[in-house]
Amino acid sequence: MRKTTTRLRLAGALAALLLSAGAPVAQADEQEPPTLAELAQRHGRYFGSATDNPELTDEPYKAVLGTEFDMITPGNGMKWYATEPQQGVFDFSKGDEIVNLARANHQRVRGHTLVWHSQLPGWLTSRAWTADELRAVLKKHIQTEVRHYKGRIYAWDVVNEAFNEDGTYRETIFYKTLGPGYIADALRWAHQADPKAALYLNDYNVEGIGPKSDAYHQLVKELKAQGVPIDGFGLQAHLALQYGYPSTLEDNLRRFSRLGLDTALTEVDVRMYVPADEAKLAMQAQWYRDMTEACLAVRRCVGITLWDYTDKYSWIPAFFEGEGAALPWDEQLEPKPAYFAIREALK
Ligand code: 9MR
Repeated sequence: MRKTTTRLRLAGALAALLLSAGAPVAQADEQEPPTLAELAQRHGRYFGSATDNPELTDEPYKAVLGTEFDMITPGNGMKWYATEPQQGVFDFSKGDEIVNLARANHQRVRGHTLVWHSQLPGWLTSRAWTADELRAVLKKHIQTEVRHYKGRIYAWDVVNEAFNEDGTYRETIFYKTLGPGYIADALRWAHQADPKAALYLNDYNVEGIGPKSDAYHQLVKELKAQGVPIDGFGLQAHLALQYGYPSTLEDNLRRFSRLGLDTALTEVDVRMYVPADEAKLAMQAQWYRDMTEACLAVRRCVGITLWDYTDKYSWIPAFFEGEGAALPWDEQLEPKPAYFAIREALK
């Protein structure tokens, strides 16, 4: 009581002093609009962005990355080609750079990704492996990486993009050599290495209910029944205006919640044919709003991550000819209608 009074008196005296000196007292602070992260936190959610090492020399870019978001995903720095460039030789420098930056900014990190058919090192893809050999290689890779980041990763995308569009298993090196059991093994190994990290399966084109998301639903049921550690399902949400909005997103999120899983939108972008125009940007804004509202409507949808936040560093133009403008900030780091739509949805 006494302490509080003293402190209040002190604060009052300080304010009076500053006022008399003509300094604006705390006003700048009060007028600062809340960030996406702060708005999301009011709903018990996070709002994140991916980032990539080469971009981290761009100071204006870094300023927004460091303030607007509370969850960071390395876009490439934790992938197998980056972390184990030679067999048994590990390099965590890229991932470390991003984890250290995130920690300095009081942000959490989603680890991406331990098992994926793409961006694998040459030593792994250029020879044949027996099942026993590959199992040992996979276990060592997962456990070395997860142990390295132990306690510093909120959630791991343990297996990425395991299914085809029709819901059959993708014929990856892991599936072909080890069979479907590689997924349960990967989850168990990751759990051993960091029991506190949330473990996710993650994929694209699984936002709506359909054969591919059905396959995950079925797999998760089986994994749960077998006692395999699985905590979440990541829906990448790489959407494109020309393909239509996945109107069953909310129902889909809900059915995974009912299996006892967290869900998250993990790599969100909404691409369009460029040049962008007012109508396309308005539709894009509506989709961002709808996705945000869908996540907020489902209790166990824990957060949303943009696949980087600015068109300046989007992966889209390099992968889809004639498409782009997919993110809520433009190439000049100016917020687009989508940014304001997300804010409104979070308010
Ligand atoms: O953003 C990543 C880009 O820089 C890489 O060139 C690309 C290579 O495939 O991977 C991108 O990220 C992918 C993510 O890891 C998994 N889901 C699809 C993303 C876009 O391709």
